[in-house]
Amino acid sequence: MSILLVFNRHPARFLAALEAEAPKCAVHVWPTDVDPSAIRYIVAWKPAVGIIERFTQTQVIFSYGAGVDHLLLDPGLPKGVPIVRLVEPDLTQRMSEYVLLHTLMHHRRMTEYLELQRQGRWHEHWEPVTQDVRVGVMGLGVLGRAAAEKLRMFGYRVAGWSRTRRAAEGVECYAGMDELDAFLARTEILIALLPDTPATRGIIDARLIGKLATNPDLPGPVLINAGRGRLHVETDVIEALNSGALYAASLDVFEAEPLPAASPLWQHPRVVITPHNASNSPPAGVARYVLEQIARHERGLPLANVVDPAHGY
Ligand code: NDP
Ligand code: OXD
Repeated sequence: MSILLVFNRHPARFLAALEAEAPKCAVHVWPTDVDPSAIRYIVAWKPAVGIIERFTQTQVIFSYGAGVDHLLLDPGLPKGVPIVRLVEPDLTQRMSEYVLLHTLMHHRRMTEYLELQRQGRWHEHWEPVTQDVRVGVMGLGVLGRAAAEKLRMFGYRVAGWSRTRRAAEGVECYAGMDELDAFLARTEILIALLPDTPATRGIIDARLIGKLATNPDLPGPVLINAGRGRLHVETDVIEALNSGALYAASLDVFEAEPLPAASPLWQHPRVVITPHNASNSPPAGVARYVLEQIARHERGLPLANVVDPAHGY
């Protein structure tokens, strides 16, 4: 069994993890002069366009992350070869941590307290009780459902929005464009955990932000985007923050990454920026996941978490 790793930088930790889990497996790292017809499986993260198509005997392409937009950008991706996305417990846990951390941060007005601290000022802000704060999660997939569950357990009033109808205990579920406005009208803290697809790109724009609700005990709505940068229109988010249409934001993902030094988001007092690390893929967990899926595939069993190219996720 031959596996090829095609990453945008050397995947040293993942290579070590794969070799530890499967010492007999032949693992090659791109660039390599291995005979292309020997490769059966590819694990990729942001591969340059045109590499994957050279390996014509590939049976499965694995995304090193939950998102697959980085793969689907390549027009030469072989048709009919399944793409498997990452579903891994530690990745899910970390994303829930990020969502809870940043929801609490804005609900408890921490960006304002940090500013007061810098000024050496002692001043108390009014903060709503958790049970009165309405959080809405866009994307009720693996990560969105887990985050919604943690928020609910913490006491927030939680809703979720997805493409198809979903059900989650204690979560008000909305589906499709027809129900988007109703979802937004009851959402004070908006969490974006959607994939980047033609249907979701630019969905968080000035119009959408204008439809969010404001908690009476907070200065305005909050945006937390840990999905993909292309979900939000950056100029609209900046304008909304400046006008007060948005009170605050936590952004882990951006239209251009790294976020350019000139972006006003860096300096905005109500914005928390993280470098696309809301949830990093754990090398050992990914190695086990990939090897388990390969073992299933080689026994003739169906692969799990296969991407639907028609929907782009
Ligand atoms: P899933 O595929 O499990 O879930 C995607 C969710 O988005 C589903 O609920 C789906 O609806 C919904 N959705 C997709 N398209 C639409 C649409 N047009 N309208 C409404 N809802 C839509 O993905 P995950 O939960 O595993 O991951 C979500 C995203 O998080 C990834 O694609 C990735 O971009 C991002 N991510 C970011 C990380 C970071 O560190 N910042 C780390 C990991 C992931 P339905 O349920 O009906 O299918
Ligand atoms: C992912 C990511 O998609 O880290 O897993 O962005």
